[in-house]
Amino acid sequence: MRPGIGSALRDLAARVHATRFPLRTPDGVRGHELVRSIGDQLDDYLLPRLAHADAPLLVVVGGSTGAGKSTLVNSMIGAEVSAASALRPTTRWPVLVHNPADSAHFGDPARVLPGLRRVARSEQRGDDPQLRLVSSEAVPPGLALIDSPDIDSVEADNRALARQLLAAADLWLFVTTAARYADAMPWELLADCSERGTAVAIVLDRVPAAANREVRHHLGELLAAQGLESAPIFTVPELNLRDGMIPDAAIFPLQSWVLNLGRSERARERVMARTLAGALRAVPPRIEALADCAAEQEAAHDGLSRSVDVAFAHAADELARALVGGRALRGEVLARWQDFVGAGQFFRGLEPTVARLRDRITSAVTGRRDTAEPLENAIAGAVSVLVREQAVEAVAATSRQWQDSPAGAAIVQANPEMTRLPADFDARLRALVGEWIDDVNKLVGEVGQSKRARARILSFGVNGVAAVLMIGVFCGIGGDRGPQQRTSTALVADKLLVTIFGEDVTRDLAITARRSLLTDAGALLRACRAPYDHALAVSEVPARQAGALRGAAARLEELL
Ligand SMILES: Nc1nc2c(ncn2[C@@H]2O[C@H](COP(=O)(O)OP(=O)(O)OP(=O)(O)O)[C@@H](O)[C@H]2O)c(=O)[nH]1
Ligand SMILES: [Mg+2]
Repeated sequence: MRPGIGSALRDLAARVHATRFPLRTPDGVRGHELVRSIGDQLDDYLLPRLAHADAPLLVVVGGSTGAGKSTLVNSMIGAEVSAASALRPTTRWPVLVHNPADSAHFGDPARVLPGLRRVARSEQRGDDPQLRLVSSEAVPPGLALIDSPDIDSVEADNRALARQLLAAADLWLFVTTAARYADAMPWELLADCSERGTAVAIVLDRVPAAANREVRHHLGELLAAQGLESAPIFTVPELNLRDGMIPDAAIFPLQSWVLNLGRSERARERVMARTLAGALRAVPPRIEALADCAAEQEAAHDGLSRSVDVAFAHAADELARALVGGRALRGEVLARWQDFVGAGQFFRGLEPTVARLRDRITSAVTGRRDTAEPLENAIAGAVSVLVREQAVEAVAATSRQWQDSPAGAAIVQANPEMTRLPADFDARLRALVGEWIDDVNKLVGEVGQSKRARARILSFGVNGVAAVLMIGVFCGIGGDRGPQQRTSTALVADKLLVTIFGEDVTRDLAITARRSLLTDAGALLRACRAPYDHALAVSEVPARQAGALRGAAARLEELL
């Protein structure tokens, strides 16, 4: 055995156990199973076996319930070490029979089957996984037999435990009967063993004399198809039991073959080396399969994360565009604006000089301050609609995209509120728009530096001027690409603002007003993605888990 294999395997075991499958991807369940089965084989077989090459050979007697496993073990030992009965299933916790000389080894969970608490045979303690230890001179030193719970139990715990024991075995003695040898479940496990390289021997138990030849032939064919043609087959004929034991003559061939594995160093070595080499060879391809499942998780997480980013970035862009693109200047806003600037008289053949225009605006607006409030309300309504529209669209687009993938669909299904805006959205939006309007008013109130500007602002009223500034923002003044509108509304708002503040200050004010609205609306939009971000955070896949697994597998492969 090359040095370094042990540490490569320990590294691999840590990475396997760290692999997470938080997302419901098509291969997620398979990934979970691989973590469990590769983890079991590393922890329960490969690492202990490599650490203690001279540790006793572990023969696990496994098969369907009622196949006669406990009876076989008792008969080989010549004493009732494990209860056999007509109750199904009978054996709930595995019974490990070993030579007294090996007591210390099997009693130490650090050495073998670390997940199982040790109990003495007579004890009946608790419901947690446990291993009953029986020492017997009938078993030679260097060999131990485990009577396992049934592999196809109705009890899920029995099933899982049986699999764990098989993963720990140096040799699986698969016990089946003439009636049950073709059942699907054992063959899945046999395929697993074949893949993992575990040595297998078959016991065809309780075979009626008449069926012997035919059954053996068919079983041989099935084994060959599974690549297990070298597995020895022992037939135990159906006989009446004597004191619960199979008569000596019937058990003898199997008994002497099994016990000889402890007595003959060569026989023991052969079985152990075969399973160890097979198990090591099987690790890299199994890790590759696990890495594929892990990579699928990473890709799914990235995909979900990207769709949130894209949808919300799009919404923020759209909002910025809509705000300066004149979309707010419709319906109610336009009607109140026309009231405000003088019932449409500006909108007929508007080509006067700046001076004349200024006078007309001044006279039109002066004394009509009360019209500023309806305009402000209309503006608040229009801004709310624009922001809400984008928030709804971003949430809808994200949930649509998530529902298109199995992982995202599972999350949305478990959290249906994700498809809607947050419950406090409208209250927050109302507050946001109100604060923005207040801010713009404050801005206008604070900016009138020159006497002339102050006088103008006073004559229009601060909230009137603030409303014109907001309209200016909607026309694109202060936007990245300058005023985008060539409409009469834009012209009038621009002239009016420039008349009051001058060009530079107008631009600065519009930039400030626009930015603060986009910043606050952006924050509200981001709040709408919080449930998605939260779901992504709790299903975060450890970074590069697939790559790390492949790297560790490649290092092991170099050592093999
Ligand atoms: N006549 C006869 N009866 C047997 C033989 N082997 C087992 N039995 C009976 O079949 C029943 C089941 O045997 P067990 O040894 O408990 O079977 P098991 O495979 O350990 O069953 P589980 O522990 O439930 O998985 C018992 O009543 C045994 O007495 C046999 O070779 N001949
Ligand atoms: Mg049993």
